[in-house]
Amino acid sequence: MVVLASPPAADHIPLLRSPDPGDYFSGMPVIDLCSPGAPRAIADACERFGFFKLVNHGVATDAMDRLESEAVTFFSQPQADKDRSGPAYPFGYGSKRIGLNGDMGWLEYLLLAVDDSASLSGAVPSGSAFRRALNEYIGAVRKVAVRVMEAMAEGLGIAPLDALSKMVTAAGSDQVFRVNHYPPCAALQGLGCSATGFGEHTDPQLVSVLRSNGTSGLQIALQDGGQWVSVPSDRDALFVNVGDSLQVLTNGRFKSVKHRVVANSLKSRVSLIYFGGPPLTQRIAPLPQLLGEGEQSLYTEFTWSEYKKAAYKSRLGDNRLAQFQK
Ligand code: GA4
Repeated sequence: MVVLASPPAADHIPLLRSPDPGDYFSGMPVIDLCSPGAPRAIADACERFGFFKLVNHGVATDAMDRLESEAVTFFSQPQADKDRSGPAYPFGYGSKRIGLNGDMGWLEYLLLAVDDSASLSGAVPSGSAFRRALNEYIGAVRKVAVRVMEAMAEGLGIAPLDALSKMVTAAGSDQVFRVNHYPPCAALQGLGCSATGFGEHTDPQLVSVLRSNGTSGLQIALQDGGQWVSVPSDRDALFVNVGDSLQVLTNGRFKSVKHRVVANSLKSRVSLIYFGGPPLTQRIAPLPQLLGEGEQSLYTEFTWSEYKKAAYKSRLGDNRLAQFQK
C-alpha cells in the first residue's frame, strides 16, 4: 500500500487514483421528492444503486448555507481550540482517525448525537450560532429522511406508510450527525493520486442523507461489477444512501451502497450527513410484509445495539453484514 506520511509520523493515509472526468456517474437517479413518481423512482434507485440524488427536497438553502458557513468557521480555529471539542468518541471533534481500529483519512470532523427532539448533545456549545444552525438544519433534514422512508414504503408497496420511517421517529432512535471537512491535499497535486478522505465503507444505519459544498470527492461503487464512479457535487441537492440495516429490513432488495471520499488537491470539501438509525433495542429483520410466500430471511436476526457494537469492532472497509448472512 502506498502511504502518505505527514506529521505526526503515525498518520498513514492510503492513496487512491485521482478521479478523472470519465469516472463520473452518468446514470445517477435524480428524484424530485414532490413528484408523484417519487416513491417508485426511490424504490427503484435503492434496488439498483442504493443511492440517489434528491431535488425539490424542501430544506431551505439558507439553512444549508448557514450551517456550512458555521462549520467552516469552526474548522478554521487553531488546532488546540478544536481539540477542546474532542475526542470524537463517543461524540466530538476528531482528526484523521476514523473509528477505533486504526482507520485514517484526510479529514477532520465533528460527530454529534441527535436526540429525540432533533436537538444536539455534545461538543458544540449550546446557545452558539453554530448550535442554532445545526438544530435548524438537522430538524429539516430529519423531516426529509422521514418523507423519503415513507416514499420507500410506498414504492415497495407495503403498509403502513410509516413501516420504515417509524424506526427513526421512535423514542430513543439512534440518530447521528456528522460534519466533515476535507482540507485540500496540495502535496499530491499533479501526481495522479489523491489522499483518501474517507475510506470505502457502507453505513450501518437505515438511511444517510448528505449535503456537501461544491467540491466533489464522493464516489460510490456500482452494484453491478463494483466499479467506482464519482458523484458530481451539487450544493443544492441532497444525496441519499441505503445503509446495512435497511438492506436487511428489505431482505436484500435495497442495497447498502459502498462509498468513499477522495480528497481534492485544490479545494476544501465540507459535508453534512444525517444518519438515521433505529432505537438500540430494535430488531433488525426483514419486514414480514416484504417476504414473499416461502421466502426466508437472508440474515440471522440481530438488534441495532448488537450491530452497532459489531460495527465499532470492525475496520471501516469490512463487510459488516457478512457475519449475519445465512
Ligand atoms: C460509517 C457511517 C458513520 O459515519 C459512522 C461511522 C463510524 C465512525 O466514524 O465512528 C464508523 C463507520 C461509520 C462504520 C464502522 C465503524 C464505525 C467507523 C468505523 C470504523 C458514524 C457510523 O455510524 O458508522
